[in-house]
Order: sequence, then structure tokens, then C-alpha cells
Amino acid sequence: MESAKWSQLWLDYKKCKDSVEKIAIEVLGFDRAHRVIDSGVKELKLALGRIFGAEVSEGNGAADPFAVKIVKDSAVAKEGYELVSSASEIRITASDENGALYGIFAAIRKLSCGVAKEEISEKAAPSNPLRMMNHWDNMDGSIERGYSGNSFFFVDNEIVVDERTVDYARFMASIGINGIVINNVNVKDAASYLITDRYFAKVKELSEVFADYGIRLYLSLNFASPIELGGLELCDPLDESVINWWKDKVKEVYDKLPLLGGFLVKADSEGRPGPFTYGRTQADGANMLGDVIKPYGGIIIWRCFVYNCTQDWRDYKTDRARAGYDYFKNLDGQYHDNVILQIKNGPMDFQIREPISPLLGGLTKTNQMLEVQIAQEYTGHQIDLCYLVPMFKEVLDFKTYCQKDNDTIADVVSGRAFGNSLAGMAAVINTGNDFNWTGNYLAAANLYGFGRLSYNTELSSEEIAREWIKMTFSLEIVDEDMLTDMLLRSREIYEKYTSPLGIGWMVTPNGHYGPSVDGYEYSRWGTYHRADHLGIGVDRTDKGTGYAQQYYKENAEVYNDPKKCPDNLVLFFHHLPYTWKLQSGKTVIQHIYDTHFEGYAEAKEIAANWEKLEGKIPSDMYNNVHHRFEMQLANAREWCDQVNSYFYRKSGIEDELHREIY
Ligand code: GCV
Repeated sequence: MESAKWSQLWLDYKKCKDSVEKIAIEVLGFDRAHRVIDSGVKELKLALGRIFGAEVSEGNGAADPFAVKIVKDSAVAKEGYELVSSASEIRITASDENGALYGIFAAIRKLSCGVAKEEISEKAAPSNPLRMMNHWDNMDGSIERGYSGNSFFFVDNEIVVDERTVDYARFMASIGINGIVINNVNVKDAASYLITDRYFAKVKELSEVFADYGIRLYLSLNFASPIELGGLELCDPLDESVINWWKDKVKEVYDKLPLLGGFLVKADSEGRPGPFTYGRTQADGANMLGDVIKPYGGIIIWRCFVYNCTQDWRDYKTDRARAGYDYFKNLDGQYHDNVILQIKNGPMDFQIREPISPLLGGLTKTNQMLEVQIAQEYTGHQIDLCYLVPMFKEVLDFKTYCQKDNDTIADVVSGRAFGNSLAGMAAVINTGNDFNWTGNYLAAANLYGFGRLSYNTELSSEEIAREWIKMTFSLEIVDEDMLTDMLLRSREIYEKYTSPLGIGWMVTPNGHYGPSVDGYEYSRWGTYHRADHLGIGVDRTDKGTGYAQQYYKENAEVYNDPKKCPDNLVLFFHHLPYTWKLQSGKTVIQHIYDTHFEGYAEAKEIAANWEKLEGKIPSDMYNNVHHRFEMQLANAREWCDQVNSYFYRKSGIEDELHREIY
């Protein structure tokens, strides 16, 4: 086996049983020299050579036994493709180059998953126009919330473009990603200079590598650039000198970076500058930038993660969960058409269980996209196994009641619900420069899964898991089944041993790994979970913070009533006595005890399952995951002990099963 410098993830093409001596690739109707078609042909040559052991050539393949044809047909949907095959050919039809590339990767995926070359058939079109990855990479090479090593884009304040960058672009294109933000939304230090001569040449090079794979490069922007770069005294979005500064700057940027997709902006949040400083609204800030970038076809992606982390919540009316809706809903309809609001899946911050943000679908006249996090900040740091696709499916399937039909989150963020052409999904990515890209080999399932789901929101969590397993490993069916089951159960297991019933947090402040029941970092006004000797939970009903009323009536009624509210969110919405009977029939306290014991026991089960794969997968992979399972078990044990003993001491209520609580 050749020694590699980094893993090839799911594109590590393996030989199949079927050998073919010669395969011809033909490009019909597309410009063969187009950069994306060229990448597709290269990928096909590599894959077909490896999978069939074939000699792959280009041109008219009449004399050859088998051909792969890439055919242009304007009838196929934008960025979509159609695959058909017969004894003599695989035909990949698309109307544009990205569609052709996705069709090529889809054909390769089928072959890698064991479909016979004569039986390939699929028709697909992307669910979402924007399918993006957000890197939180800093220019010094560190990654905010990164658990897989350092950045592969930035080292010591310089930009790196090398073979690894090309591989990264291949991986992203293979799962349908068409936009990548390369730098952290907290734009600090050298990153502010990404839009200056100091970095233009390298950013351009990177944008070209991405463009070869149909991907647009985006940059996170420092809203205070007029001050930091321009020497102005303010960055008020309605000030003429500020607007003129931006006009000149954006012109310069597009002269130097013609392939740039646009900017992502975090404003007025966690110390970042923004329009609030000048008494302006979020729309004032976003629209000013939108107008300035419009002549160049660029877009502004404006984040809705805007909240005041120093707010005093002792009045029990002030509630961080309300912030996104409160700041943005009343501006619905005021955002310009090249501005899109990026909204986190929940109202707080990527907890293992949160309700869906009421802003998604709450806005009806504004471009909006969903932001999820595959970097496992609150879900186990890529140490603990936590396959997140089931969570994303729940989000997408959520019925908002924003209108009669077409009202799920998937409908809203795809643009279907309200007819937006600017719409989509973004993930805070989980990669770094580790050999295997994602720290834990199994965390690559989230990387793969997010891309596949953003391209096709109809895929099930299981289908995605199975595809990823087949493409990554070479296992017997029974082992594939076992690994699929491990992935599918992992989110629920993690939820069981961490914070219960939707309350969230209880995690070590700042680092966000391991238990600290009272440890919410902004807790100077009291504990986040409001537990005392009688009960626990945050009252977000009409009698509490009123957050539940931010949903459409049908959902508001359910969340407002502790008897109707789903158990798994009941402490997010209600302050309840420990003796409160859940819909499951258990009391709150017994649920806490049971799930924590179960979570730990089930973590042990999946860790033991992994041991059954020893010898069946490469040893570096096996050992990497095995070591992480050891750490996961220690973590699960600690969570179980700390949470159970904390609530036993607080409530004084015995476990019905009299298990040992330390
Ligand atoms: C990039 C959370 C994280 C921060 C992150 C922020 C955000 O608060 O802990 O690291 O900052 O979300 O999404 O902007």
C-alpha cells in the first residue's frame, strides 16, 4: 500500500470484483476544457482505473468495450444530473458543469457502493441552492472549536495552497458543496487583512482551486474594517464616508478576486462590532454591504446569532433564547435581495437538544438559510461518537405552520416555501490538518452526511450512514449493519448521559467538554438551569419569558403546555418539580437517573461493538477510534456521576431502583 500524507476519506477508491480492461470517457456537448469538466474527467480516470483496474482513455470509445459518456442536455435541472447505464456505457447527463461533476461523483459513489456498472440509474437535483461549509479557521493556524488539528488553509498568518487543498476541494464537490467560507466569523488580527494586498494573490489562488470543483470561495468580514483598515473613526453603516470606503474596498476586492462569492458577517455578538453601536438595525448593516457588493454579483450572508451575553436575566423575562427573533423578525421584508440571513438551528447554541429556531419560517419575506454545526463543540469534541445527521433530519422535518403546505424547515431553507432563489444550508465544519481530517475517523460521517443532506434533504440518516460506511471501509454486511446501528444510536446515547430533557448546557464553561452542572459561562446572574431543591427548568411560557409565543400558534400551544410539550424539550420550556410526571410516565428525577445510567451503559455497548471490528479495518483507523471510545467512556461515566449526584443532593429524592449514586 502506498504511504499517504493524509487520508482520502470516502474517495479512497478500492478495486471491485468486476475487472474491465479498457474504458473510454467521452464528453459530448460540454466544453472539454472547462475547468469543472476537466476536474470531473480527472476524477473519473482515477476512480475507474482503481475500481475496475482499467486503462482509461478519452475520445470516441467505439472500439472499446465500455464507455462513460458525459452529456450536456439543457432539460436537466440546474446542478442536477441523470445517470443511466447499459452493458456498454454509463451515461451522465447534466445541463451545467456542476451538475456534470455531481453526476460523475454520483456514478463513482454507486460503483464504490457495489452497484454493478450496468445497473446505474439515478435522477437528482439539489434541494438547496446554497450548500456551504463555514470554517472557523484563524490565520495563526488555530481553529475556533476545532478538534482535528490545525488549519490546512492558514499557517503562521500565511495562506497555504497545495495538494491537500485540492483534495479538500474534491471531497467537498463529491458531496455537493458549492460554497466555502475559509476564515472564522470572529475576524480578528491578520484575518482583517484578507481583503488587502497582503493576501489577495493567495486568496485568488485558493478561489481558483475551489472553482475547479464548482465551489465559490467566501470570506468572513470584519464589520469594523473601515476603522481597522481604512483609518476611519467609525463604521456606521449609514455614514457616507463609511459607505464610500466600502464601495472602494469592494471594487478593489473584486478586481483582485473575481471569483469571490461574497461575505459572511457576524455582527453585534460576543464582542464583534456591528450596527447597534450606532443605533442602527441589523438590516441597515446588511443592506449597506449588500448594495455595495451587488454590482459584482456578490451576496452578503448575515448571521442571526446576535445576543447580549452580558444580559441580566434575573427578572425571568429576559431570555437569550428570544434574542434572534426579537432582533430580526420585526425587520422581515426589509432585507435586500442579495442579502441572506443565516440562522442557527436552535435559539441558543448548538446544544445536543434544542427546539428549532422560531426565526426559521418566522421570517416570510426574507432570504434565509440554516446553520448547523458538525464541529462537535457541544456534542463530544470528536472524541465521543455523535452522528448528527438524525438531528439535522429532525430540524429539516420540523413543521413550522408558516403556511398551509410546504411549511417544513426543509421547505423554508430550500427557498421552496416562499420562492427565494437565495436559500440553503451551511455547516460549521469539523476538519483540520490531522491525517484523517476529522480527528475521530467516525466523525467523517458527519462531514459526508452534511454535504449529502444539503444536496438531497430527502435522504434518510440510515441511507447516508450506509453509503459512507461502504465508501470508507470494506466490511461484511453484518459489520456494516453493526456500524450503521452504532452511528444511528450515538446522538441519543450522548444526549442520555449529558444534559436532560432539553435543558442544555451543564457543560464545562468555555471548553465545552465534560460536565459542570452549574457551569454556564454567562452564569453570573444565577444558574442557567434554575434548579433548586424543588424543581428545574426555564419557564419560557406566556407566564415566563414568553419565548414559546415566538412560534406559530400550533407549535406555541404545544410548547406552552407542559402536558403537551414533548418530553425531550420539556425543561427548555418549563420549570417543573422533580416529581412532575412526564408523558413517558416517569418523574423528571427518575428520568434523569435512568437516562444517565442508560447513556453510560449504552456507550459501553457501542464501544464494545467497535472492538468486534478489530482486524477487519486498517489498524490505524481501529486504534484511533478505540482510543476515543476509551475517552468517551470516561466522559460518560463522569457525566452520569456528576449529574445524578447533583440532582440527588438537590432534590433529596432516592432512585427508585436504588442504584449507587456517587
Ligand atoms: C465563532 C459559540 C461558540 C463560539 C462561536 C459562536 C458563533 O458561542 O462557542 O466559539 O464563535 O458560537 O457561532 O459565532
